[in-house]
Amino acid sequence: MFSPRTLKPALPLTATIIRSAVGRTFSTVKQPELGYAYNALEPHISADIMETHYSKHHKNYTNTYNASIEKYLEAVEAGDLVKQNALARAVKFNAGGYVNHNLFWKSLLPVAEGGGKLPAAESALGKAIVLQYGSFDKLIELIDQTQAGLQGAGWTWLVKDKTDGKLDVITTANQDMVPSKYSVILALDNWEHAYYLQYKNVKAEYFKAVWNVINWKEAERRYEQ
Ligand code: MN3
Repeated sequence: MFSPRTLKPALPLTATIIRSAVGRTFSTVKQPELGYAYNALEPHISADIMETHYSKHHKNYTNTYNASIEKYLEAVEAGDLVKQNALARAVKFNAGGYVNHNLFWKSLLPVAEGGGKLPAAESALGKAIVLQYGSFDKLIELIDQTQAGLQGAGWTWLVKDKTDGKLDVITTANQDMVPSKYSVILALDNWEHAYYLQYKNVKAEYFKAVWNVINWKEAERRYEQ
């Protein structure tokens, strides 16, 4: 456990430790429930993928974030800037992995529970999509092109600009979070671990299949917030 009293500060000559509240308390995060069974998204996303993705990858981001934030705060207390620099990267990466997957799990829904069912054309989100993109199909085509064009690991997002309320399709690299000027409507994991066990290198097939289990109800709820 984090205990400032037991630390031996490695104090750089040019730094002064300020005994502020910083680092004295911190909170850890818990992995939320998935909300459906591992096999509930089959045949579109296999149980094997869901189990590995949730119980290994996401769990690892969660645990590593918790360990890293504790070590980071120890490095802050100790005035160790080299450790802070290294740990800040681990905190950023794993915080992103934790938060992005929470948004992703809620962006999916079993077909039996309404997964894949598009928003009504007269809903606020439905109207915004048709106004900006012409049709649902055009938006889906744009998102699929965006996912296919993303190089390396990352995410594709349907977002709402908080200032003007407009929709946008953006990507982030690695586990980078969506910039705070946007709110997330849909999160789409484009990492290989999201599809490789089932779709191998044919990621376009995965992008097509995932629309069958997209949680548009959640997207509508987020859009109206
Ligand atoms: Mn993932």
